[in-house]
Amino acid sequence: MSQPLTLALSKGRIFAETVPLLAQAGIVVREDPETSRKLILETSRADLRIIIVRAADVPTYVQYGAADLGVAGKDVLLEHGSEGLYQPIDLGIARCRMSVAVPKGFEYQNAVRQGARLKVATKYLRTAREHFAAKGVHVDLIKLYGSMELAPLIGLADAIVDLVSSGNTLRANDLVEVEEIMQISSRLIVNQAALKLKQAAISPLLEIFSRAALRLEPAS
Ligand code: PRT
Ligand code: MG
Repeated sequence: MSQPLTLALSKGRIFAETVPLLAQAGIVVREDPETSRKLILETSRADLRIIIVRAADVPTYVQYGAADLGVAGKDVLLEHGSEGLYQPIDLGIARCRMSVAVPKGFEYQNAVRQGARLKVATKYLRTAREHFAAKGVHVDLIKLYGSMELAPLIGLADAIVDLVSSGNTLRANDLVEVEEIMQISSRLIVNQAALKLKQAAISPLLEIFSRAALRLEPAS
């Protein structure tokens, strides 16, 4: 048996969209994290196990080598930084976009032009800071951990920077998307040391993920 490998995934959309990629290579995950409370899941391959961690923690487990590989959103990777991580494959899964949104009727373009200070609530401080700095817009950033959509509704902020997929959450809260910052998808990440030390075991997995990602619908 080759060296055992650990793959870090978060439950929810990343787990749900990674499992079919593994299945294309005949790798079956024996348990469902939505119903099982287990955090270490065996697969049909004795040399591959999956650990279930919070989405924002995936890069941390991989950076320190507690997991050899992981799947994480570009949003998460930009906030975490890429130290110790190799990012070989864009899997094209869990797609969405990072956008600026404001309450209906708020004159965003005016506010931005007039050089006023904009109060922006977000979980993505680093990405938001870089975006507004590049535009030369002065912002006060307010860090939140979730439910960003609420902040402009009750006067905590003028605008939010958040992920949007269907747009339903914005619409339900009378917010409008005024600027797209970037397209987001999830990437395979690999611990840099593991890539060298366990190359024989990791290379075939990279091959499997590349092929499976290629088979997905091309980006629209
Ligand atoms: O939910 P939890 O607090 O446990 O952690 P998390 O939100 O970090 O994890 P999870 O599983 O929700 O998201 C994992 C990854 O999926 C993210 O890092 C993104 O790369 C990706 N992804 C894709 C999304 C979305 N689409 C998405 N729509 N992550 C979050 N959302 C949220 C968004 O923040 C907003 O609140 O869904 C809401 C908007 O959805 P629509 O469809 O109403 O526009
Ligand atoms: Mg979430």
